[in-house]
Amino acid sequence: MVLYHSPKSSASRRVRLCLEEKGLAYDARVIDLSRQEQHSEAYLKINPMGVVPCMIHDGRPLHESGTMCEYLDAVFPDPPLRPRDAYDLALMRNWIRYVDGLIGNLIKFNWRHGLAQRAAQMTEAEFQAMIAKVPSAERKEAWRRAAREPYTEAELDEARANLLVMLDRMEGMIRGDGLIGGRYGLADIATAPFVRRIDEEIAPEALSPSARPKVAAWWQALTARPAFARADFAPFV
Ligand SMILES: N[C@@H](CCC(=O)N[C@@H](CS)C(=O)NCC(=O)O)C(=O)O
Repeated sequence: MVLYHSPKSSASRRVRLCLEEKGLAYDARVIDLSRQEQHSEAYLKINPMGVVPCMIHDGRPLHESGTMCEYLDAVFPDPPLRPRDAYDLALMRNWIRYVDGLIGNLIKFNWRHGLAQRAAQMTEAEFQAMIAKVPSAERKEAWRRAAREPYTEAELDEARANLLVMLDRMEGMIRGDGLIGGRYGLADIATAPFVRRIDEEIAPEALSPSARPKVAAWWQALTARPAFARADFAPFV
């Protein structure tokens, strides 16, 4: 099992957490996002989306962190991290899809650290050459904004508000140990990297027991898991 990842990437953190919950050994290979290694010809052959993470298992590459976690749970079912109930499984998939759709909000905060400064130092020619390699129009625009037109406070406020809606939805969902079906599993794992960034920088007060008691208790329990420590959600800044 080979995992191409980046230590601070939320999608990579997801897969690392899943691997650690299952106690699986893997060969971790860091892709340096600030040097655009994710857009190199060699990496694009493994993951044509030009993002991390990506894994190779039994010689076959797989991208998309949510899909990768589902694959891991199917191939290594112990401990099970997906609900057995078909309806709960459908809810889990919808939740992960929803969280995936919030990544643009997280990027607005995350790329201010390191990536933006590095891209801002590029000459226009270097920047255009770099951006030409980015496979998706959406990501090209995210790179342009990070490098050339930093997000405004109003845009950051809007992104923060979108992430807080996620926490509000979670407050209504949490039962027992988890977001879906009352059990900890892939929905929780998929959400943890986002909550980590909210806790660390974006809106720490939103996770206080007085603001959202269920989310606060869920987060405390999740961060106390041995797998969480092993997955290494080190400080971003
Ligand atoms: N939906 C993808 C998102 C992957 C993604 O956005 N990865 C980011 C890091 S969290 C990345 O590689 N960014 C670099 C870039 O867009 O150039 C997944 O969940 O795997």
